[in-house]
Amino acid sequence: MQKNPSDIIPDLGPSLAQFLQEEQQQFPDIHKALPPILRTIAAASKPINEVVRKLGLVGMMGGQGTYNFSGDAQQKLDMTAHDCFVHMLATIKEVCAVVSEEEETIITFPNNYGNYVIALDPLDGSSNIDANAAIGTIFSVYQRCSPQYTPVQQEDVLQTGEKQLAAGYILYGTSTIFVYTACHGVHGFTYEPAVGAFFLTHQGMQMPHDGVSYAINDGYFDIFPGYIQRYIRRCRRDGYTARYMGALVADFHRHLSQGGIYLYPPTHKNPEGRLRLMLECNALACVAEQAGGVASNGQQAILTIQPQAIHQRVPLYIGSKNMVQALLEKVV
Ligand code: AHM
Ligand code: MG
Repeated sequence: MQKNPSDIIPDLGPSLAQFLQEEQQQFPDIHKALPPILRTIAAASKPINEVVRKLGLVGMMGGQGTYNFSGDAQQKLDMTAHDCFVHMLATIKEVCAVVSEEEETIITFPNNYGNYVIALDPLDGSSNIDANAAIGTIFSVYQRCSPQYTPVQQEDVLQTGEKQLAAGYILYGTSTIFVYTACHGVHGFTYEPAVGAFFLTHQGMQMPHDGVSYAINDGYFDIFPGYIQRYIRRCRRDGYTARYMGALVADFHRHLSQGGIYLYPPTHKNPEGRLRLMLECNALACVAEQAGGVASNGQQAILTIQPQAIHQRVPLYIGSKNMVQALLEKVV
């Protein structure tokens, strides 16, 4: 008996490619280069997703005995993801340079033709890899400031988060989801492995103004600043749930869907916090603000911080508007 297609795959919404094209037609201020760039980032995540789903079967568990510029031990999957994204982005004419958590300096592409720069954390939540827990990819898209056809400069990369043209993440969780903003709302697309494409499942995502949970590494409680300790005590007193996934992308996605706050404060060990402004914080801050949330380093909005270096770290407080604002009132 012949099978109905809907017995094999569910009714699918528009694909990412269709949606990007329609969005660009609807909002002409979206640069024409963004659909191909975002499609390429999504395409690069597919082989990563394949490896993630088979990890131990394909020998991809464990470290590879090297350290990145920030001093973190590099896992095999960190470098595979880095190589995959850089390789794929090098195949399109729109992109002239990439900066990545796994590479100290700017990676430039030889033709200088491209007008766009990509900032990447290819594999967020590295300590989750061997634990078979959620991990992600984080990305930002900027237009270069120096003229096309000339060598890429530091200033093309060291731009404030406000200058992002698009940003987002891929979460390799119970399903794999691609979430992005081109500064006209936040949309999520779930990967359908039988088809090999992302389809719209979360249109116009809005972060609830209040949440029920907070995410912080409680093991460092005693070395957090006093205002953080007071805020956490208040969360406990008011009955908030603690959830900490060990991957910023996973915590952030929970809060985008259900409300909540993620905190990575300064500590003695990491006086500037742990997370990288250009490679992790800016992209999620852009998504958060587009969805009605807030992202701050405790002193100013993340998106307004002028980066001094590619791997610069900042404290991060990000999530539901009312929860982040309640914390900022406590910062002294
Ligand atoms: P990574 O990109 O090297 O994985 O580092 C970032 C990660 C975040 O995803 C996560 O929230 C945090 O570091 C965990 O750090 P800690 O173990 O100090 O709590
Ligand atoms: Mg990371």
